[in-house]
Amino acid sequence: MTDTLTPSAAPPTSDADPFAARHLRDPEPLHRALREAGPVVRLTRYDIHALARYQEVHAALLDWQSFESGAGAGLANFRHEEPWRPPSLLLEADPPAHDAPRRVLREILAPPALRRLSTLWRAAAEDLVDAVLSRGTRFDACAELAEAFPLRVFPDAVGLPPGNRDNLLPYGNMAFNAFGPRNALVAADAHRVAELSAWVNAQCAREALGDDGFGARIWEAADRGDLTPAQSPLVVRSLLTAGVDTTVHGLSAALFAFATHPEQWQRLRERPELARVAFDEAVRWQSPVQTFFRTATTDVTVAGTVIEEGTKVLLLLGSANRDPARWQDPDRFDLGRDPSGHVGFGMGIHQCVGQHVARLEAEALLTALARRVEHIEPAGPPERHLNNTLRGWGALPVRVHPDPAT
Ligand code: OVM
Repeated sequence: MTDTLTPSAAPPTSDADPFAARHLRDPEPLHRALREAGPVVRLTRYDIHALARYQEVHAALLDWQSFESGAGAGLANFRHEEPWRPPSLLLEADPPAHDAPRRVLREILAPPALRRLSTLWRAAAEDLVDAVLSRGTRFDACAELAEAFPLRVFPDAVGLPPGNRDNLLPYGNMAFNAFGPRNALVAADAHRVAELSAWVNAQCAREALGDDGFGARIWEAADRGDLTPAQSPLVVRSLLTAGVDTTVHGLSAALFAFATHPEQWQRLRERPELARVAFDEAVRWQSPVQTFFRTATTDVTVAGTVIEEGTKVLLLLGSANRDPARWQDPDRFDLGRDPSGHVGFGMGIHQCVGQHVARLEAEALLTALARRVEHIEPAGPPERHLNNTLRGWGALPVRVHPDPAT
């Protein structure tokens, strides 16, 4: 992506804090301003560069040679700062160290390996929807569906023992906050870091995991020599860190989208096979993972601006996913569009390795809901859940009209 023919220009600057509560609550105005300011913007508050346009975000995600992950995928620069936990072997690693863990997890989470889960999860989704509807037609779609469903199916698939799964969401929430600056959101979790880390680490041991789940598959990779025994628990940790909050916020994005777009819900009811594309469109539209960072490995020129070696670069995935230069009518949630190419799951060598799992969960839940529910609408204002990286809801009050025929 270097272009030595273009003379380097000082980029526009902004003193905005993308991690301030008001921008986390409502990121679009800042994203628009940053996209319009230029292809590269200097954020003076953190002394970093930000990319807000699709073209540059997409290109930076693909260029892992110039933009490394090994110095951390958050604001903290692991070259100078001690990471809060041993770095992830996937997210916070570069080739060649990244290759073996990635290959192992890709095989374990690939569509053929998930076929058996598909049947199980469809039945689990039908059960959950039946149970929720039997209790009434007004409920919090966030707690009752978006959180309840992944918490019911995902830990089982990993092979966690039954019970005591209350720590999964708080741990993920803490890990995703930790990618941002040490603001009030990080301080609010500080008292639980040791306890939650110890709990998650204990779940990663071979003895703690059932012999028929993703966790067992990861340990079998160590038996084959595809991973070292020291790597296996950290790869399990990646599943437990990245696999729960992300799908919860992805599902709540889809439920929010449908509650506020009744005509799109009708489309899904008429053609349930749209559930998959609907989930990807919701991921594009809300971008549950809003941001990740990279670090320049050399002086990199992006659109005429030199980003100096060692500089942290903020990739605004949510902004790229609504860039009008890439998307027609980007702020519309529309099942008629092709959302492929969105960067809500990232792009390139680090692109979400769990995306097939996420799509399967979403497909199961949305299909079950579409079969039983004629109409879903807001029953009160949604409440935001603030996180330095995740965009999601704390509460989504809805009212549904069950289909009398089902
Ligand atoms: C990890 C990981 C991967 C992706 C996202 C993430 C907390 C973590 O490997 O631990 O967010």
